[in-house]
Amino acid sequence: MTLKLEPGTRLVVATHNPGKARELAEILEGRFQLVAAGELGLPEPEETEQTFQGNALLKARAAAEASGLIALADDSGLSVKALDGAPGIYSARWAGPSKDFGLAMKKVEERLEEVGAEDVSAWFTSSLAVAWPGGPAVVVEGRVDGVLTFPPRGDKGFGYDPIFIPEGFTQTFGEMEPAAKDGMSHRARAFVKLKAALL
Ligand code: ITT
Repeated sequence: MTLKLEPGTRLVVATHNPGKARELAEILEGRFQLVAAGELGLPEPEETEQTFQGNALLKARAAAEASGLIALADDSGLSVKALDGAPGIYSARWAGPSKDFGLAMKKVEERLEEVGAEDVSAWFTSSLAVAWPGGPAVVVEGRVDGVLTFPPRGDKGFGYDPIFIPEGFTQTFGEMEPAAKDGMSHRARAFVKLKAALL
């Protein structure tokens, strides 16, 4: 069976993170009719898998079953080389229940100091999953490499953007215009793969 996503299809975007929802809408460029998970009052499933792809699939499947619509989910995070890939799939959880990313970025800085790391290499990963209600699903992954900088700089992005400088640039994702980030981000790279698979 060939899976295809026709232009104009109604898609529920299974995220409760407004920064992500905005970027996904920008990256999809009006190709689909997007419905927000919040609009449908969809519950936030517990992320019980151990990989980005596993959690992206879990979120897309849960939203597709609950809404009866084709669902798109993103599971993503920041991985730091000197911290063996942490916070990784725990990126949102490092910000605590109040989703305080100032605190999460401070935690990254403190952990780097604790291990005496000189290497500040890091990468963002985004897994995008599309699930059909009662049917199949597709999952892809994109990554962008870079380095960390402290203190945080810029307020244009979300999450860990203010401490991440992508390879070949001097500005953090927090300082860049959204269109510049969308041109190279982990999420945009994952979408290129999704397009190849489904469009
Ligand atoms: P949903 O599960 O509802 O989509 P979430 O924020 O809990 O929202 P994740 O479990 O995928 O999503 O957590 C990923 C975290 O990693 C997210 O909260 C961000 O802080 C961070 N992150 C992911 N992509 C990012 C990006 O492009 N820029 C900055 N931080 C990012």
